[in-house]
Amino acid sequence: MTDPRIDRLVAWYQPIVDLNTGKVAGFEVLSRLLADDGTVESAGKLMDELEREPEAQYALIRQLLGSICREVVPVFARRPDFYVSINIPPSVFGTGRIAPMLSSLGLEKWLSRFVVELTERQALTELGRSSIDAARSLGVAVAVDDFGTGHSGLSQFVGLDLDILKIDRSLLVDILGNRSAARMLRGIVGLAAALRMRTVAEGVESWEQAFFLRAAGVDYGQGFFWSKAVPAARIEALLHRGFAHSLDRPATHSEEMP
Ligand code: G
Ligand code: MN
Repeated sequence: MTDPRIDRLVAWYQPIVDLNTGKVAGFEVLSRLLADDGTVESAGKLMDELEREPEAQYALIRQLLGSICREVVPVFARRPDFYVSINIPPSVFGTGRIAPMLSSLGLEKWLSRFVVELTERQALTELGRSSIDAARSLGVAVAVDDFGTGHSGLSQFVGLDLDILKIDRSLLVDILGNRSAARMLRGIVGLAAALRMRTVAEGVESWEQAFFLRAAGVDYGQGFFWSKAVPAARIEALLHRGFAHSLDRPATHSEEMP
């Protein structure tokens, strides 16, 4: 029997913002648990608990993809310019069960609008590599999540066929005050450029960080500075309005375009 809490999972969407234009380039799907009183809480604990339960993880991913189908696909049809990024563990993606799930949900024609996120650690396992191959053969882009936390050898990493590199928020913490942190960040941007990968900085919380990241050549940012994850009903307005600060002047927190 699958965990009854999975039925209470809802998909929320955190915008990923183009640092040069302020437009929303995509959304990361984050799962939230809906309580009886209508409030939501992070599903992080549930996810951790399910780590060793492939069937429950499968049910969870199916639930999130079902939400995307209902909530995002209608917006895909109206707006050709954004993507949706979803965390799917290799234990689910690498086993060949995702393709049938995607077709049973009628998602095949939208696969070019999907990104699957794998953590650096997951990407380097055997199952991780089969996930990357499976995603590629479906036409889904692949992002490496939490980059910089996996302690992996770069040589292993360089052999992977990836589209997007998500720079972990732990690497951002010191970029403003610590010269070697800033150099490290620039080095990662150079690595991504050499590998023809786009970059997303995660956990951006201040205007100063966002300004630095843009100057360093990072493509996109994600974090509380712009917005937390929001319910699906707000997706279209965010796409329409984007975020006003082109980063050329200090802006207030989470300022949306008028
Ligand atoms: O590892 P992954 O990138 O999938 O994690 C996303 C998590 O990061 C979510 O739980 C989300 O709520 C959290 N998050 C998103 N933006 C920020 C931020 O600006 N600061 C911090 N501390 N956490 C963030
Ligand atoms: Mn992620």
